[in-house]
Amino acid sequence: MHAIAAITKEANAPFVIEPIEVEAPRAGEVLVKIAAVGICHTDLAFLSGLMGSTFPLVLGHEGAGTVVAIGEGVTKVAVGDKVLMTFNSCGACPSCDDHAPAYCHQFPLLNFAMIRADGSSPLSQDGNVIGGNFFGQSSFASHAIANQRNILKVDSDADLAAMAPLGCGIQTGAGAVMRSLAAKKGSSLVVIGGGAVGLSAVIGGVLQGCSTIILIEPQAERRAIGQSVGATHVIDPMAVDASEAVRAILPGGANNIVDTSGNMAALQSATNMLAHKGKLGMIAVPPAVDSALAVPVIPALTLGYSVQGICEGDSDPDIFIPELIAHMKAGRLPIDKFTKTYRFDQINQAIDDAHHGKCVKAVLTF
Ligand code: CXF
Ligand code: ZN
Repeated sequence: MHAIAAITKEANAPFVIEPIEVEAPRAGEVLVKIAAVGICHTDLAFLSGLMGSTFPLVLGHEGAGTVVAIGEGVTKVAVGDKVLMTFNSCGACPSCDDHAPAYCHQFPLLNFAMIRADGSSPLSQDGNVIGGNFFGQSSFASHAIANQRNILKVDSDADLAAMAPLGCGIQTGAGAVMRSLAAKKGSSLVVIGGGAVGLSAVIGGVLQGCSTIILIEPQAERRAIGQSVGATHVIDPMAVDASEAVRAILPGGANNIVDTSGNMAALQSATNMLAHKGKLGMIAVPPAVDSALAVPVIPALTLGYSVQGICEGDSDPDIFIPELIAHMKAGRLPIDKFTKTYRFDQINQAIDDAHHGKCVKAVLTF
């Protein structure tokens, strides 16, 4: 069928909105008419070529919309259902069997390879293949092919623009605190970086009942949003030494830290902020594929702290996203405080605004 997509033709090029062809859904696949799609930092990492992308391709991995066709064997959703899309997983490896699809053994192939497992792409333009199937969706488009495993049905009256970012950024940040680190009630939390993932981590800390929630973020507007969603303290790392400032608030160090900044110096400084038995979660895509953290061994073993890599907040989306929706409906997930909607054709503007601190989480709508 004909669709329109925001195509990335080469590394770091602006998106161009052009007609494409989308294949009919194959067995296990679902064709979704997109209503809204969030922009996540990982889209920009693939846009830059850092992650080894091949071009042209269609990015987008926080899609939400309505099912317009289903392939053979699809039972999870029906035509007309409203759905959210999330990351893809195989459903058959040890991690998927263990309800840990974020650590699916096929994760890179199913989410980053821009092709289906059989090597094909559902997208083309004038007979030329375009990379698709990004996070099992490529939803910077009017229509996307998703998979039964990476969609979930929502209520017919669901606000898709409000819920689209749950599919990646929000579940990643909130899940990091609620699932990956499982922060204990009354514990302390430090969040490094006040983008959408970091602010969601702050909200995750509130939902876990953390007593002290410190947000470290250089932009004043983002620090203010952090306070409005539940940070008890904020630190400007450009003005003070962040680890000393954390120690002034928490002399014994922090029980939980999540780094969402992608800044290696900030991540390294987190090793000086940990309490005994503290946990440091690494979420952000670093600046280079070989970026590495130095773990000072003696403090690590005397304090007994641990460092953990976190993907998608350890979410099992079929379980965790409905929990987040329930929190949202009850007013406990105030992501509207940092979400801004743009028309789909304003995609380049939205990214420019994010780069210039005018927007935290952009959601494109049709
Ligand atoms: C990604 C970040 C890089 C590793 C895989 C998951 N999360 C989504 O944007
Ligand atoms: Zn993402």
